[in-house]
Amino acid sequence: MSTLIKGGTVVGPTGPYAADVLVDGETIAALFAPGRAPDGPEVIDATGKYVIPGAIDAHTHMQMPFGGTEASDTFDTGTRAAAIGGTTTIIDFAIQRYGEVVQDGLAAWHQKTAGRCHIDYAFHMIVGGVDDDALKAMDQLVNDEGITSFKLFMAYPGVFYSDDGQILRAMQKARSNGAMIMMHAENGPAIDVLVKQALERGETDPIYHGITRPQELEAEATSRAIWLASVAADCPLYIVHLSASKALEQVRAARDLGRNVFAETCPQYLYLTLEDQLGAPGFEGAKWVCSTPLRSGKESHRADLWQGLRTNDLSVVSTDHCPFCMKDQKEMGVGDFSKIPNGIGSVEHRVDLLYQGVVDGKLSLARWVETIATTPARMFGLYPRKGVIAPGSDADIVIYDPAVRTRISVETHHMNMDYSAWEGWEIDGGVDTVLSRGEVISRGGEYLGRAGRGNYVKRGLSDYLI
Ligand code: DUC
Ligand code: ZN
Ligand code: ZN
Repeated sequence: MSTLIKGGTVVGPTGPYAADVLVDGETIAALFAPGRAPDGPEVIDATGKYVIPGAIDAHTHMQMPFGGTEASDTFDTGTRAAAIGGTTTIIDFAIQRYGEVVQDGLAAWHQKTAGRCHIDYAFHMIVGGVDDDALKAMDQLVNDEGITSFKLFMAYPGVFYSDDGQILRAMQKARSNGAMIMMHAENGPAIDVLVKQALERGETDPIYHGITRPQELEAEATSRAIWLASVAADCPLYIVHLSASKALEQVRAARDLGRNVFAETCPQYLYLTLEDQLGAPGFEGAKWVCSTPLRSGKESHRADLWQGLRTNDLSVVSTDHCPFCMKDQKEMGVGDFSKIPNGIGSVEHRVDLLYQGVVDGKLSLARWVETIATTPARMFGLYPRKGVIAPGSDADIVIYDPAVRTRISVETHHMNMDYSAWEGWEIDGGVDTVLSRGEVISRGGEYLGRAGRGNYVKRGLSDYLI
């Protein structure tokens, strides 16, 4: 079946332009100058609206076992919420725990996702135990499974932590097979000392989660990861959830030298603060416990991150969607912040929250689309199938209405969370219609998709490698 999206303004990484978009079956067939398309297909009127590629969230954790519990969104609830919010592909993290066979960890993720996703999905692999077998498995995943990026942790000793020798070995492997190393860059052993000392002083409230993870320990780990990647012959390195000015300085310096170093940030670091959210009275701040943590509003982090997005020192905005309910989950940390499961849920709101950056004059329309769709596709080997409105690409398309207002609330969101980290936030704009591979799955607030229609997508190597 063919559909014509007519009268809208297509936004691509080169900017906005007027065009009508012809969708044939699951793909985009052609773009026409306004009014020049042949009659016949069913028409979706996009007058006054933006037509953008379906957004790609390159960092989600659905159903992730973590902190003694499991992230509260299943692949069903989480991908449905993502779809409603204009995200048509997620890249989730399959996990190999220490002592586990990498391929078994991957098989477990295929089992969790099979028949449950509303949108297309791909995987990165968390390598929790770098050894000879895991290194061999990295080749197999790149060659056969379409998994071309591997996340390592410099934090969480005893859980996912890799030491510097393990990191170097994994980076050398990635350099040889073309994969990307994704790094959780925080100095975990040093953080553990600060956490212990804080608890001994009786500092148990959620705000101490942030205070015991100072930006210096993010910057130090970021710098160390960059130097280790340099020793590994400039292994491609992608710093996840970058939150702090000093960490950004490290990335910027490496990029100025032309290094294969990239970074993402997340909406929570662009808008929320240590004082206002993590420091909320009583146990309320637990809602915003995530790692890396929210940073001080008295420093320049948020302004620096917005600038980093403009200069491409930050290339991608992902959510690090890792939701936990307050009841029974975050509550595990009453009286001890270190027991609060780490994570915030935003998979439904990223497109809107970043559009607010356009309204506020912090991002161009082109950069909005680049950071939420085109660059994640190119960074992680999904381009040009995803991330662009172009003939031959999957017809993953969002029609975005700049004239409406969106109010975020637990009362109206679709994520499986008993609170919203963005309660009461109002956005100038909203998702109107979402197509996933040519099928309208959400229109004017009505959800039309279904679990199981999303496909697993094998990825190629990053477009950005030299
Ligand atoms: N950070 C979080 O906040 N949650 C999941 C894992 C992580 O690194
Ligand atoms: Zn992380
Ligand atoms: Zn994460």
